[in-house]
Amino acid sequence: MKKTWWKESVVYQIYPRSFKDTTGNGIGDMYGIIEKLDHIKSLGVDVIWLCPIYESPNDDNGYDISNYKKISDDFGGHKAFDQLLKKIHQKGLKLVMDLVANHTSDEHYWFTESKKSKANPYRDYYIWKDGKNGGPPNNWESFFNGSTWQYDETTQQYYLHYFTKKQPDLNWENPKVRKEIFDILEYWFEKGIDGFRMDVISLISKPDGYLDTEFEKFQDTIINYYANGPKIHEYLNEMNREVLSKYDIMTVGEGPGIDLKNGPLYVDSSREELNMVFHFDHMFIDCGSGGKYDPVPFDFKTFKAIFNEWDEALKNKGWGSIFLGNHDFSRMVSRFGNDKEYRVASSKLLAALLLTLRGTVYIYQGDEIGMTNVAYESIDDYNDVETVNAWKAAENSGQDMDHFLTVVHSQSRDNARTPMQWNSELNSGFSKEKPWLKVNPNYKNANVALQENDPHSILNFYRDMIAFRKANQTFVYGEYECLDVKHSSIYAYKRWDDTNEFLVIHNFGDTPITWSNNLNQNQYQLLKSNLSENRQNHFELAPWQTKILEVL
Ligand code: TEU
Repeated sequence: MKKTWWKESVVYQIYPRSFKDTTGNGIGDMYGIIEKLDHIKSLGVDVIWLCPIYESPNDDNGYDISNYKKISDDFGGHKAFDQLLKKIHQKGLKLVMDLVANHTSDEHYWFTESKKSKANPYRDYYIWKDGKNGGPPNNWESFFNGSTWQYDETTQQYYLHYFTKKQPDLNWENPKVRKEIFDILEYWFEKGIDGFRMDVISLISKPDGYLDTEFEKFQDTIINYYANGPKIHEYLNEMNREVLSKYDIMTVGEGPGIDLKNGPLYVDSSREELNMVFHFDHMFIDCGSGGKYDPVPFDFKTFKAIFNEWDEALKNKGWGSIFLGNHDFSRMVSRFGNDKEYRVASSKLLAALLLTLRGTVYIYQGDEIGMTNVAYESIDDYNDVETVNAWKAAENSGQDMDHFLTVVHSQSRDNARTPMQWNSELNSGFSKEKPWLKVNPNYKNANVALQENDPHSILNFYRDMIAFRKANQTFVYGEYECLDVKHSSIYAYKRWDDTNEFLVIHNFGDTPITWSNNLNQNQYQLLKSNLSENRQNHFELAPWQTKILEVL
């Protein structure tokens, strides 16, 4: 296994709108990130990944870009960006940006030209098609509800949009489009950034014959029709050859539909495409038959199996990404932990899980202080386009809306987007003015200032665990084997290499448990635990306790 900096890195993901506002517009900005760089550095992380900060009409909060080479003034524009990049590097950190190349904003110049006429030089930058039987070309549904097709009066054709109608999909078949995207990558690499997270990269190659394909079940569609199109690997290989291979950078491709079968193809280093991918096998674990807004309780054994299978699939080729949350999902402690009586212990347990698995670790802002889901009283308090559209669809289909509000409470992407909780002051120290999204009312119990000097805080546990991982490369590169895979509340595994062997045991439950799996506790020494009280017996675990043992 070849060693590289990005395999050893711990990445900290920032959702800039919600991180820190210094200008008083209620929206986080880059001066705010600069102000908080000491906090980030103090965690011991290596890389910062910034969600999109480019010019955007914000139909999908920056995932609809109207100018890829312009930093949004909301975030401080280029001046702030240049300062931020410089300061990040001065602190020995690296910067990864977000590339949204499956689609642009409908306000991007390419699209405003494209829609002018069928003969416009930019027409083929997008996917235009005649309607059928007085309606759209086919019955495909967008990720955010409704048709993937939007009719445009000027040329009387429809354009394709997998997301909102303000996010038209680019036509990657067109070599000019690929050239434009490669040019954007180069522009940012020349500015000195250290990598890209690539948004829905699994969707850029449109399926063969897709325009004439009708489907019945939406849940099958993403995987069977939209993702991993026939030319995806050709495009990524070309991107690697033309740009990526020329720089010492990291790449992580995001994508619905990336599964155990095709995932390795994206990251097998001999294929020269991407370094890593984010798959969603564990993130969509609670989707019921109606998708994300029809949740079912998650199955713990399946959860473990997903980590086991992915480790196995990538261990000899490619490299994994380890994450439990991001700006698109509910808070990790609310999903996989217990955010009520065991918020602190279970937040720490999840941190210990992230930081002892093989792969590059991604930490989402706020998880380092155990931020939880929010439950706004009214749909009017929600901002996220996915949530708002799901609400409208539920209303139209006659669902019980009181019940649906509880679903929103557990599933909305806004759970992860509430302002960062810095202190117990006004607006959690995020902004002096009204924040763009309401602060989670629990901020007085969970914030950075409160945890800063408490040796037992979640925040200090993160610092400690990151340092621990850095001091023991076995956790980065070492072998992994899950023990007792069928256990219903214990997740235990071995990590080892030629010099060390560790045993990690997590109790994912509200009750104490003794788990020995026929191992002899005298052969182990306790190195770390997320609780200050530790029983003599290494195999006795309190609720939500993690123990990291070394084999003597
Ligand atoms: O997300 C892609 C994606 O798969 C999401 O649509 C996901 O299914 C959903 O958010 C789960 O609730 C990326 C970005 O991370 C997301 O913020 C964007 O809205 C989306 O692409 C479109 O750019």
